[in-house]
Amino acid sequence: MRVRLPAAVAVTAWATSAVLLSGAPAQAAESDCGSNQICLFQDYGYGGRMLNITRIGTCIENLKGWEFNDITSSVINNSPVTVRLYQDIGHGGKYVRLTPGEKIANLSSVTIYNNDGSWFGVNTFNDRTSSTC
Ligand SMILES: [Ca+2]
Repeated sequence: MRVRLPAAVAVTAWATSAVLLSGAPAQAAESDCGSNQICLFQDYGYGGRMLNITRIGTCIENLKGWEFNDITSSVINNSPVTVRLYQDIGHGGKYVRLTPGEKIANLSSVTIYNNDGSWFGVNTFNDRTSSTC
């Protein structure tokens, strides 16, 4: 028990610092998302809080743990891999796909796919992202 407790505390401390690091500055900018990084933004036009998901791992089961559930309004994929933003936790529900180098300044009108990969249509995905991979 004594061995596990410090480990859990250490993980929590790391997670908290990662959120603070990713969340600062309060008003992010497009230039805050560097090369090989994937970044979610709270506001349109790459503004508001920014979550650098490459620092966590491209696949995130539940963005609620990072205080970023259902708030993403713009996104940048500066990484060499295709990334999906999912509507539900655990990579469920509909998704938006970003190819390497793609950025979307406004998620209110984007191409959306059903979870099986079939085309759903063009609609809003604003403030709907709950997991990524
Ligand atoms: Ca938002």
